[in-house]
Amino acid sequence: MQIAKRVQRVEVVDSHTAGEPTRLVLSGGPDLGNGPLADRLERFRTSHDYFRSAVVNEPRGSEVLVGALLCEPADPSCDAGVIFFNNVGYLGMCGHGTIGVVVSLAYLGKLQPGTHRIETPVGVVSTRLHDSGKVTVENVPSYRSQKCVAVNVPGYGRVSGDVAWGGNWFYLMEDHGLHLDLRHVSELTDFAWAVKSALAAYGVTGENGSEIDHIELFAPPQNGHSDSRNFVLCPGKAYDRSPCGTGTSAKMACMYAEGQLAPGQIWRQEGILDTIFEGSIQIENGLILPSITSTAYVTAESSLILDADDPFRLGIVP
Ligand code: PYC
Repeated sequence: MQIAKRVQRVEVVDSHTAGEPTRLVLSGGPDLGNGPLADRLERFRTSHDYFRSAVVNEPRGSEVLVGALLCEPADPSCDAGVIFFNNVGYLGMCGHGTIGVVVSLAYLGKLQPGTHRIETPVGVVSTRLHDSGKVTVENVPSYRSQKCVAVNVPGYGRVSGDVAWGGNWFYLMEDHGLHLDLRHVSELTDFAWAVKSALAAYGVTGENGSEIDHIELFAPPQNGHSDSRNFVLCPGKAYDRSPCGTGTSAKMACMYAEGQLAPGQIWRQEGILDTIFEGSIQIENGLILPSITSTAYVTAESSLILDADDPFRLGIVP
């Protein structure tokens, strides 16, 4: 006799952008209703957070995975709406994730080369899928909110960095004395985590008291084709395998504020895996509008099964 199982099926497409994975949820997610995506994100957070954990945490995912819930856009000029999430919470925007979403939708035949607007909780981003398969994302307006903010980091001493918005809040540091190399990931992670805790202890925030949940370290490039190398620590303590689209946007906003980057000038940001995001900025009505170009690859098309009898159907949460 076959026993009818109580299971929830979640259809997903997985991809990676410059090494950083994205899991696009096509169906099987919670009903978040209508209205602005920022409101739907709050409903997701307060009433359906179990779903975030089930999709990205172990045993179906890992701390590295960024989830992207496909939603009907509220703005009729948009082709899709997306809410990004990770192992500990939600992201405003996600550059690598948006590139992954566009490539995944194109893989499914839902998007053709051309321009596609995507609504996120922090604003609409315009994307261009090139014939080559590359994707350019015109990100939300980005800016530096504080320059040279110094804090004492227990065990490390005094550090200084800029605070900037690129769709998420970043603390950006040049002088850290560390090697931005895969072999040093655990030291880099410990340091960046200590910096994040120190910022919180000193009450250093983004605008409106927002938590600075991404720490971005810079060093000279190791690869002859880029302008700078970075290491980005994400909110759940995983490091970004890609050069980080929102982090590259924040970096370009800081450089523009310093007079080090001109509108239209190409900025090549190399990440910890040596992969590169190509960026530039435009200035419109005084706003810094960054764009980022890279490629993503689809890695899986599958159904997640949330079995009512599975003790870990909602993910393993520490
Ligand atoms: O590419 O913007 C990004 C991003 C944020 C967190 C991980 N990747």
